[in-house]
Amino acid sequence: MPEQPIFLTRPYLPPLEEFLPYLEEIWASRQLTNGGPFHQQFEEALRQYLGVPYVCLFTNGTLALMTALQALRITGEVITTPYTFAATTHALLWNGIKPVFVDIRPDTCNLNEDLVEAAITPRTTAILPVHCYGNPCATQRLQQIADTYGLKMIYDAAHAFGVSVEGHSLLEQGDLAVLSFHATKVFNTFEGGAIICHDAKIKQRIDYLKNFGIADEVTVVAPGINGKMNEFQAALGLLQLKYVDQAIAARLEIDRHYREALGEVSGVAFLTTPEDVRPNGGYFPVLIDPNYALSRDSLYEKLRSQHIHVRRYFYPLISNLPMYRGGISAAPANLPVAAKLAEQVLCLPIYPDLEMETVDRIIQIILNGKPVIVADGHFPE
Ligand code: T4K
Repeated sequence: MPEQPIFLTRPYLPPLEEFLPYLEEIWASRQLTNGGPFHQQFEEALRQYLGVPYVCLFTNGTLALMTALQALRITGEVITTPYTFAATTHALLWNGIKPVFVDIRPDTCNLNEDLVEAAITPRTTAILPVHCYGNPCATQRLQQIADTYGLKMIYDAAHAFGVSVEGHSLLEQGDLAVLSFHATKVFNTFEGGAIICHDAKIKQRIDYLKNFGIADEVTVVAPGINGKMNEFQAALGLLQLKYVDQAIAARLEIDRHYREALGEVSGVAFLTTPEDVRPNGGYFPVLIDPNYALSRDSLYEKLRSQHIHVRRYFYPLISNLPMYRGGISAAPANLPVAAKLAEQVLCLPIYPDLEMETVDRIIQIILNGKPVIVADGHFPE
């Protein structure tokens, strides 16, 4: 029998029998979407869970990002990171905004706050950093810069569900923070997302924008979009909240195990979590440098050949994609740290029900550090 693949991640799902009563309610009410009862309950429950002032639910994180930019009327140029998933910068292009790429810090993989000021021009209207892998950006310094230059701060917090700093949710930072509840994330609603905001008027505007700009039956106040979360997603979200702490704890157990076992391997480095940060174990990136026995790509191929689906998040850099190449500051020479990390990174499997036996198998392959034997000069798929 062919070996079962080990995926990078598997979505956490609650026991099916616990979800069925929610489905029965939806069947009985036939309220499938457009701000139904589960949407309302989940929005409030999530607000309380995250300890934030306002939550606006979305059908996915990308539409939430696009709407966040619209909500704050962002135009012109936005300073952002090249080391992210395509959705971050695509949301800018969909709004006719130019991304200005600024290099990242090697210790967090986040936008380097010390390089931001030099990239500000009269056309800059906002900064869009990413809390990459859930590691907090230098939020205080970035906010100071935004305040000094009158810029808006929107965090792409797609990876940061449940992360707190000194006991405060990281999502409190910025004018807006945008979450993803995609299947591959720490907390999923199949697909889903949210914008966290601090003021009732902005929440109102976002809620209009995600519903075509409709204020009431005869009033449309803006050219909005359809970004609404449906009742199935919201019902799952409500139920998932019961289990998310347990799911994060299981991820952090795996994180600890990887660190203990791989800590001494020459050429394999990790990102560290500051003492005051409560992480979420969403990703486990390792950085492979020339002191390791294999190149990053050889290790990638070796693990893949043993059906272990590791990923190179985030390679290639967004700024190297044809549609962004030639954009502002997109040249690799301007982004040396990001360019180097994109060549070094490998994300290892991590998800709540990943068995420790499997983690040990992955660790063993990395410890062995020998290339796969290939007959024809090509690594197996
Ligand atoms: N900003 C940032 C920084 C983001 O990382 C993302 C999304 C966004 C914004 C946008 O948020 P959303 O609009 O997605 O809510 C995945 C996800 O599709 C994407 O949500 C995520 N970031 C990105 C980092 O990863 P792919 O193309 O790499 O996913 P895929 O299908 O290859 O799946 C990865 C692994 O997960 C595989 O090993 C299989 C497993 N998997 C996947 C799915 C979809 C499952 O086991 N079950 C599933 O249902 O992009």
